[in-house]
Amino acid sequence: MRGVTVWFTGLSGAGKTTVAKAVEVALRARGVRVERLDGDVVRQSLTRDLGFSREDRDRNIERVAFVAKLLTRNGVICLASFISPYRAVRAQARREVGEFLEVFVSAPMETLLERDVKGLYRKAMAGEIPNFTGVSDPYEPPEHPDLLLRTDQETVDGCAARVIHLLEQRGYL
Ligand code: GGZ
Ligand code: DAT
Repeated sequence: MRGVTVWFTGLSGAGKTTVAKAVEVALRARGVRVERLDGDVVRQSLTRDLGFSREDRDRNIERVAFVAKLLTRNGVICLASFISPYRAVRAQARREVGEFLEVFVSAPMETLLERDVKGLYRKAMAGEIPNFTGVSDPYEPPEHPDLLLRTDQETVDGCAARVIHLLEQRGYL
């Protein structure tokens, strides 16, 4: 079994966690060894000392890439969902992990503001959260993602099916 890291990048609320969870369920049903790394969870443990400056975001991604590399080389399919707004450190993660697929999870700002599941955009727009990605901090979209998911146009199951199809196409399943 060849391991691989599927790296979900995109703004808060775009759907990275939701799609990664759906992919996890589908892979487990096939008996595949899978592990999920998620910004929210990792930031409460491995990277709880980090904030949201560029330097801290880059460190966050560097540590996660290290863990993803270990999982990947042991034949696990690792699903990593992090905003990871900077191209350079995403490219660094790709180089470190080796077997790496970048999935750009995208939805227009209008949709994100409508969803605002955690009320973070409302707070960020009111200036209550500094350096909030997409509002007061940059996001550099992937130029050549392995897959582009438009979560305002596709269902969760549809998105997950496209990730599974990508894994099949590239010979990981
Ligand atoms: C972006 C922030 C911020 C700021 C707190 N900017 O929707 P969420 O809540 O669950 O996902 C966001 C999460 C981002 O963590 P990541 O580890 O994915 O970020 S990065 O890859 O850039 O290191 C959001 C919450 O943390 N959050 N403050 N200022 N997101
Ligand atoms: P993120 O992990 O990118 O911060 P999330 O998965 O926590 O985002 O939240 C995404 C929200 O959008 C969640 O409430 C489900 C909803 N949603 C609607 N259609 C979706 C789709 N096709 N894919 C993913 N999420 C979708």
